[in-house]
This record gives sequence, structure tokens and C-alpha cells, in this order.
Amino acid sequence: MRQSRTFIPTLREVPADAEVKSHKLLLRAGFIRQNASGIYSYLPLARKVMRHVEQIVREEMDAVYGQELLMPALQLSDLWKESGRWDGYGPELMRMRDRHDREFALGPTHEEVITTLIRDELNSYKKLPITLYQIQTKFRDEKRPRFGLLRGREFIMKDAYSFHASSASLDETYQAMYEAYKRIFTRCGLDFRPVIADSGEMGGKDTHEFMALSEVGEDTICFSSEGEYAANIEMAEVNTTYSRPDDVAKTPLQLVQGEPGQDLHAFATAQNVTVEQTVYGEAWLVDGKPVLLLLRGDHELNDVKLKLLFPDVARRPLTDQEVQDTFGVKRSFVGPLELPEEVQVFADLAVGGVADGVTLCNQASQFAVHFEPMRDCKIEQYADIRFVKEGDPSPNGMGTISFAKGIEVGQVFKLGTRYSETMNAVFLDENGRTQPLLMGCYGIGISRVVSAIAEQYADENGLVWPKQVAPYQVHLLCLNIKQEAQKALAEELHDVFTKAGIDVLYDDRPERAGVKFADSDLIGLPLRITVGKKAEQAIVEWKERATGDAKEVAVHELLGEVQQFLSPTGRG
Ligand code: 9G3
Repeated sequence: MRQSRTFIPTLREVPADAEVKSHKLLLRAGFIRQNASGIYSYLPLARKVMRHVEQIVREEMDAVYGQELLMPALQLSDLWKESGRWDGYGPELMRMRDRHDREFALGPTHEEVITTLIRDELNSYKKLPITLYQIQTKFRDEKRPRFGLLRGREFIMKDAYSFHASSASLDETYQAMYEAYKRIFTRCGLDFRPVIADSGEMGGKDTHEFMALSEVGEDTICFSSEGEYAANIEMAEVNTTYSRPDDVAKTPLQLVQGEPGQDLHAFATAQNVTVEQTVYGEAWLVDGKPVLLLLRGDHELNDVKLKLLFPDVARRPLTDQEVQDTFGVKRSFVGPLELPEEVQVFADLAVGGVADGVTLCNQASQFAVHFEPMRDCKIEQYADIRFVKEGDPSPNGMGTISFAKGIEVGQVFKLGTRYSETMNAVFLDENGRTQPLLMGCYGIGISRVVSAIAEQYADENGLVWPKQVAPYQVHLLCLNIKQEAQKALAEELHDVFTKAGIDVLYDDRPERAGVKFADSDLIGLPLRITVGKKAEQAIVEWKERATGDAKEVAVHELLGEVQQFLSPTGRG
């Protein structure tokens, strides 16, 4: 392809609101342009990368018996009312009305649509299992779109859905998808980890997320220092037992007046008490009743774990006003002592190890010292309700936990009958009995993968593309297009590469060498071949983008070396 004919609007400077390097570079290198917050055009270079990612996804989906279809983005609100999700989602679900004033959702995902399709078209176990997938634009009105394609309001997703007569069959497809995802992300060149994840309010149980490691990732992953354990921090259990140290004397509880405006942490510091001896409370509404959740001062409440402590009931934090009404003080003075008796108290396991502690008593600027949780308050139950911390013993019993940040690029879910029951998608089993279909769903953020690759590979000079997904495989530069020998050789190489089926971008622009080198580093194609002063000696310069390795190559050896470099086992 002649670069003089392409649309690659590179920029010298980057808009200030681009914070992460993939966002800055995709803008500067002319891959994307923003149309509105979280809404982008994929310019030709980005579209080519996405097409390569999509091709890898299609090959691996087809290899596990996935069949590609394409569902509408416009989804009748009736479907979402049937599944019970129309009211559950707030402004994130983009809604519109058609000319007949009928309400639609702009599809953020397609469980309702695919379940309706299968409900209407399939009803015998003989037709099961079946896996359907699409690659399609999704709409989610994110509150804070950010980081370019990493968190957009309109993005490209591969979403697959499987249907089964038995949980054994669902398990089999889930496992096959899990392995297919490992192949996909490996082929895309991503450094990724599958992690145990939370199935969210979506119902269903098993869930794994595939995380591309990156410090700009929004998710925190917990790894054990030994063995394979990896989990989204929401799911990482605490593997520590706590007991009150018996060498600490029990002293009578004492209420103490603090300085005005002093919070628990400041008071404890003033009393020379460590944060591990402080206990604070989080006020929640669980099944309509106020509940106080006690945690040690150095721990944070993990609300995903509350699903295990309070299963199948509505639960949410109390609002500031509700805190004031229930406890008579503002949040920072809410504690386990002098409680209204309708408030039940639950505690994180670590509170059981507190001795001679400091806590709060629902009086402004009042604190309690020599607090003994077991003695001084009625705790309904101790449970693991905190986030794990780095250094905690690993849940797999091997080594300790360390954290890393990840970008969620894929997720696989077992949905069970969450949608088939509410939408009455049933099948006749081999005994002629009507049963709800079992479902799985499997997503990959195609546009997000492009950004994640850019994040992992980019360097200070620009983007760097692994050869499997690069928009072109070779960047052919002619340094002086007016110099006859250089032009002739460059044209010949463009022709030879093209005939050999190599995707080549030929920079034939009448630009200075410096501009061509800078743009080439910015765009980040895997291999650069430069035709310059030694053209007349039939020698070109070879430079590999990822490693910077450079050498001179005689033209008659060039095609062979390029093909070797680009081959699956090649260095590229
Ligand atoms: C919504 C909105 C946002 C959403 C959802 C629904 C996430 C929603 C979860 C999934 C689960 C899987 C199939 C492919 C893989 C992921 N954000 N999810 O259901 F209405 Cl506004 O999408 N779906």
C-alpha cells in the first residue's frame, strides 16, 4: 500500500485529556479519533488491527463449534422486562423510542435477544448443545468513559452464548471456551492471566475473567507467590485465623472525649494505639434492616463477599441521612457501642483478634478505649468480609498474596437458568419432560484488546505491534523519492513484497527522512526496510521495531529473510 494514498493523520502533540500511553499514541499515530466522550472512529490502521484480532477470535470460536450470527443492536424493551432487567439498570442502559414511540434498548449485551431466538426456534435436547457468537457494537453509557478504547460508551465485543441440556454439557463448553480464550490472547501477543471472578448480579456461578497485565488496569488481581492461584481481588478469600492474644490484660471499657473533629485514626495515633487495634463500622441496610459491619482499622469492606454472608437479599450501604437518622451521628463516629437495639452487628474475622482496642460509640468526638469485642458488644456472626491485602497468606495455602493491575479483556460465565427461567426458554429432555435450558456466555472486548496490546508493547517512540495483529507487516521507506536509484529499488521491493503476499506499507511520500523515521516508529510496524544511500549497491537497512535490532541486508537475500522473520516461528 502506498503511504501517499493512505489516511493516517499523525499528530505531533496529543490532546491533554489523554492520560495513558495507549490512548495518547493511538491518537498521535492516526489510529483513532474521538467523536464524543467514549465514542471513537477506528481509522484504517486501527480497523486493520481489529480485523486481525477478530480473525483470531473467529478461528478459535469456530474451532470450539461456535457459529457466527449477528443480532440487532436495537432491542425491544419488552425482552428486558421479561428478563426483569429493564428496571434494574440505570442510566448505563441506553434507551430510545422509535417513531411509534415504542421503547428500545441500545444493546449493552445480548442475553435477552439470544434467549428469545433460541426459545422460539429450538426445543429438543437432540439439538443441544449449541454455541452462537457475534462480533458487534455494544452500547453502555459509562459514567466516566476514560483511557480511549479501554472504557468506551460504544465498543466492539465478541459475545458468545451456549445452550445445554445438562450441567455436564455446560461445564464442557465452559472449559473449551476457557482454553480457547487462552489461545486467543496468546495469539494476540497479550501477557494475560485467567482469574477467578465474581459473577455479579447476573446470577450463574462459575466465572473467570481474563486480565491483560497493565498498571493502568482498573482491576486488581491477587496472585499467590507459589502455585497457580489468581483471583480478582473481590473474590480472594482471607486465609488467616484470628484469636485474641491471651497475654493482654482485660481492662474495663472507658469512654474518652477526643479533640473536636478528631477521627478514630487520629485519636488512636494520639493514644499510641496501632491501627490494627482500632475497630470501625460500616452501616448497611440488609433485607430492609440496619446492620453494622465491624472491621479492623487497617481493613476495607469487600461488598462482593456480603453476597455470601447475606445471600439472596437486598443489601446496600446506608445513605448519610439514614446513618444520621439511625445512629444519631455522622458516619465517621458510627461504632459498635451504645447502639440502638434494632441494629444487628456482624464482624470481619480479624476483629476476633483485637485486644484492648479503640473504637467508636455513636457520640461525636467520643471514643472507647480498652475495647474487647467479645465482651463489650453482641456480635451476631464473624465472617470473611474484607478485601485481602498484599502479604496475606494465599487462599491456596501456598505462599502469600501479591497484587497486580489488570485490564479485563475477556470473561466467561456459567449463567445456569438465570435467563431461560425468566424468559421461559425450555426444551424437551429425553424423557419428554420440559426443562429450562442451561446457558453459558463468553465475552471478549475486541476494541479493548487493541488498546491493551498497545499498552503492553508501546515504548517511548510510539506503538509497537506484534506481527500477528500489526496493521501492516513491513514498513518500506524510500528516503529520497527524487533519487532515481532509491525510487526504482523501493518500487521494485514494494512490488516483490506485495506479490509475495506480504502486507507492506510503502512510504513513498516526498517527506524528509527524519519525518519518515519518526512516523514509522510512531505507527509501530514490526519490521522496517529502508531504501537509502546504498540503494545503488543493492543494500537496504533492516530494523526490527520491538527489539531495535538493525543490520544491512543485500537485496537478493531480503525476501527470504523477511519471510523467515514473519513466519510463525520467526523472531517478529
Ligand atoms: C446492561 C448494562 C451493562 C452491562 C450489562 C447489562 C455488563 C451486563 C454483564 C455482561 C455479561 C456477559 C455476554 C458477553 C460476556 C459478558 N454490563 N453486563 O449484563 F444493561 Cl447497561 O454483559 N454478556
